Amino acid sequence: MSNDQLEARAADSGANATAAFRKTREGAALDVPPERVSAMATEAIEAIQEVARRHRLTYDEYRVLKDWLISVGEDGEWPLFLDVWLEHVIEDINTSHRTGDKGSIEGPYYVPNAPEMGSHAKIDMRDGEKGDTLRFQGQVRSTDGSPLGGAKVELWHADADGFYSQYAPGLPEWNLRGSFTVDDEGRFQIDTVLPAPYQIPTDGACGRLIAAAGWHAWRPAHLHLKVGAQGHEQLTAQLYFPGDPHNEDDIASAVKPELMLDPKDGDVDGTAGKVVDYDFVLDPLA
Ligand code: MBD
Ligand code: FE
Repeated sequence: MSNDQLEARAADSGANATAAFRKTREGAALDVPPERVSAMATEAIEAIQEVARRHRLTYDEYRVLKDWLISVGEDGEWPLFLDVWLEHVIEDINTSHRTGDKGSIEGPYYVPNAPEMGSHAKIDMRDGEKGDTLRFQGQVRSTDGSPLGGAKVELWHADADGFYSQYAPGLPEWNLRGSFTVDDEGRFQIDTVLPAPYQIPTDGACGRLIAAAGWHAWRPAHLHLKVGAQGHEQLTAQLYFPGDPHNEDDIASAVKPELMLDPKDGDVDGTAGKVVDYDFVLDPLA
């Protein structure tokens, strides 16, 4: 493969994210009452009209906007745009009732059905995978404190260069993606590598908006997780690392203090690495 083919391009990761999302929608149907559709669509349209009026949008700017909106779809970046700038609000609304963990946004790069690894295992990675070893361990419990044996912990994260398998070229299919089943005491121990801070693609429509607005494209380094157990609400979460320069200005607004890890230097099967404990608490289904 040439260097060119190995280059990660926004249009490729966007097309993959769009196709993956579309697949989750196959056969999905939802009847939203017309009054509710009308109320939300009217208010959203009025909000845009109000911005145009307030800033006296010129015809030239209107055409730039039109052009840009068309390119968001062409670059496959609606999943990226929505997950970066809207999902955190939706997540907030829909987890506020929980007494257990509320978690954080899913983002555009989740893939279901990752290889099942058991309760204590090393995630799939390449030989010599870059980055410090990280041992991530903990327990899954219900809000009453009882351990949830058999719970499923799905973990996915970027590599040390900030790339996600199945969304950047040249990576093994399940690199740094795994599904773990906790033991009878609800415990798990997963060996992986530290993820790096992550810059959302800069060469697509979202990147052009970021550059034109003078923003930055960074998310702090993070682990993505989904934790599920029988009779409990599924938790979607991200976990972060202290000292990351972007914990305070995450472009996706998805950092919360309770999601901060506290890794310590430690021994991971004879090699020096980081070890961190983090427990998950799931709400019983109402
Ligand atoms: C990511 O890796 C991510 O987690 C989010 C929320 C948005 C874009 C890229
Ligand atoms: Fe991510």
